[in-house]
Amino acid sequence: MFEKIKKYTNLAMLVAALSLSTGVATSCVNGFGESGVVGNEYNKNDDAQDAKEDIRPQSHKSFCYSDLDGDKFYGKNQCLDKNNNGIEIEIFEDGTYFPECPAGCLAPLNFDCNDQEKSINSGAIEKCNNIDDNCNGIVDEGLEVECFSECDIGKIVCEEGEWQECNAVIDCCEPGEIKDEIPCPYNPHQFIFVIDNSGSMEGSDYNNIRCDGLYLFVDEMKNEDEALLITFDDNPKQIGSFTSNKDELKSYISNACGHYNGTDIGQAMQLAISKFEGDNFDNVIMLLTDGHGSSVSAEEIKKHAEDKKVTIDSIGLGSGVEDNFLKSMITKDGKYYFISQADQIPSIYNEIFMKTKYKAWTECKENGKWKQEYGVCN
Ligand SMILES: [Ca+2]
Ligand SMILES: [Ca+2]
Ligand SMILES: [Ca+2]
Ligand SMILES: [Ca+2]
Repeated sequence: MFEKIKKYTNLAMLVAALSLSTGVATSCVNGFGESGVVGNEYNKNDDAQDAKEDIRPQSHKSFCYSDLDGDKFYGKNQCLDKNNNGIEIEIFEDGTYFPECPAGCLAPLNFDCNDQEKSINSGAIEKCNNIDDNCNGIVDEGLEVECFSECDIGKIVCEEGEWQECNAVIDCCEPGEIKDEIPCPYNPHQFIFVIDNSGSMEGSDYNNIRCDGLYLFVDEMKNEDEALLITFDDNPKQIGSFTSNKDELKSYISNACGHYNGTDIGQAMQLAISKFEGDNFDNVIMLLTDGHGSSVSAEEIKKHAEDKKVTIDSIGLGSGVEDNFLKSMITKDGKYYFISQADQIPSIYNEIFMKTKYKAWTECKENGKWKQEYGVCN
């Protein structure tokens, strides 16, 4: 892609340089003529007076100067004749002069600030080389060109004689777009698994598939993702803290499942939501329960979750669940899943993982700045 950019910019660079050098060359010669020509009898910086009296000179006397590098631009040294007193010439308004200067000498019309180097003179194109190529007293001036990436316009600038990289944004995926199986831009996630361990689980999930299934989920997590496990019955129980260490997570999971006591979904959810801090992650809670019972209303849980930008997905297992309660707490991007059998758990975990990976909170560009927005950008 960068090759493509270079091509673009070289053409633009050439156009920019050509127009630049034309303007500079003219002013350079004029500037020198005003102050630097030796032996100019008329040039007293009194143009206003000349105009008033209408005695503007048709020609002026000057001398021949060196052109040591043969680039047809005159250097700083006066050419001398046999008497060592210079070779006098008359320069007319139209730029012609008389008599001719001898070989290696020129009338002071087009200035050469480096008479030893053919590529440097007041007619040269300024190049990015840390040299004042066009003799205007400024090194590498005006050398910047527009460049493009797939989604941005930037500049390539010349600094200290080197062209810099195009500064256009090259991460060109649209927010929400999926490129090479990675959502753009990718935000790391913090997951909290809120897993029901109430007594009834002995019947609904005898083989603890709700825990074993999490191994697969953990395997799928990207390295920068973190997760935390909270189990609950009458009371919530936090196991460990947020970690991206997959082995650590699996050791928590392996000992987590059991079946005790009653069910308080709300208390566990409030604890889970309170664990999210800051804006560095996309926050996701995955709740699994086979029962009902909550000391906190679904509306309260939802509001708390929305305040903290948490996506809630809930899974109801078996006929003991209260669908409406579990549906009512899901936040905008979340989803409620009902399953009748525990062996359906892994495929739901997988579905939630895939959905979460590609959606949830995403970065959207507005007025040139990134900001977080829920789901797909407007
Ligand atoms: Ca020269
Ligand atoms: Ca030169
Ligand atoms: Ca220059
Ligand atoms: Ca230069």
